[in-house]
Amino acid sequence: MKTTFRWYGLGNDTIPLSYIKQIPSMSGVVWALHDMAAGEVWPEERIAEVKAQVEPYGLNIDVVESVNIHESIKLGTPEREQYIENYKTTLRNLGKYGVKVVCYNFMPVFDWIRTDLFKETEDGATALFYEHARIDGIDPKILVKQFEENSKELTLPGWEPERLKHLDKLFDLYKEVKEEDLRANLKYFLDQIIPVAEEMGIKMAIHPDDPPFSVFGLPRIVKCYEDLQKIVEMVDSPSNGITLCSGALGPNLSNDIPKMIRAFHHRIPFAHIRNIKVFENGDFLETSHLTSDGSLDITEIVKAYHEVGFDGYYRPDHGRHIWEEKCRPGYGLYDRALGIMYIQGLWDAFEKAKQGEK
Ligand code: DNO
Repeated sequence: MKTTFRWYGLGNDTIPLSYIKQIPSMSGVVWALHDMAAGEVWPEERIAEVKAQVEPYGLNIDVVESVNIHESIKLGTPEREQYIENYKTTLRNLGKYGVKVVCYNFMPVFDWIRTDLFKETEDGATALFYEHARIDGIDPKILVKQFEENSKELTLPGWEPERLKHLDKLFDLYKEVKEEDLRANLKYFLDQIIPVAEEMGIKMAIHPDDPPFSVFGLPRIVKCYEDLQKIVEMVDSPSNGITLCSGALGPNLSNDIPKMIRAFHHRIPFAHIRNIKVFENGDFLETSHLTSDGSLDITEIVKAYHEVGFDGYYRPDHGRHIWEEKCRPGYGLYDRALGIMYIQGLWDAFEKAKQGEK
């Protein structure tokens, strides 16, 4: 499997490319044009610019996370036609510069949701945290206000000030949208874009809903085994794939991640590997990658990837903020680099054992 590292771009990330390259086994950055609004066409010059910045460090730009989906596509409104055309153009532009995987999500209104971005933990590190009591039954605008008061900037994707201005309208539009409608709108989108992805040698990889249950009453369609099954069946093509994110699916402890890896590996071009600790009341805290630190068995997860001969891309997903690092929530250098060494150590041990069996 190929090691990658999410990087937010020059001037937009605290971590230099030269540091990323020094992490053992590193092959490329997972990137995006973060200033492009959902639905805009990504211009070729901008893609070429990123390639020229990254490649001198011996890193590739094979994986993009994410090309975001305009709300009209998720809602199924008439403007979606134009936005689907724009999406196709972006895929063609990315394909021309060698991009192989495009991660995206189909979560209405918000991307991932947490209630604390820097929750203090027992050892003095801070980490991302989700607390049900602060979300359940609460008007999302109240949470937004609390975020604004407690953090200088809203750094979570999906919480951009521009989007938050239209919150009421968006919630109104989603009132009538049931899971079946959202699923039909995803199929409508995939039917049109997958042929373009195939033509350009790109694998689309849908990211699970994070967390994997309905939040603020919004519909969710990528939260469990059955949902993933329905998605891979929607369009039968290797270009219609999944970003299998252990941490996003993990808060529902009945989600059996190794089982998903074994069942869907042909359709997993991209893996996000991270651990979380799920408390009895369902709240969850992001921990180090170490199996014994959290509720997910990272050892079994890596074992499953090894068993199926996974040769796709993976990235260590979020890390904690340790050694006083000042960084984007979840995206520091140190804990993610430690995560990689743990994952690679497990992989090497499984590989050695397999060689021994021969
Ligand atoms: C959070 C990420 C998500 C992810 C998108 C994919 O750290 O995992 O923001 O990039 O959901 O579209």
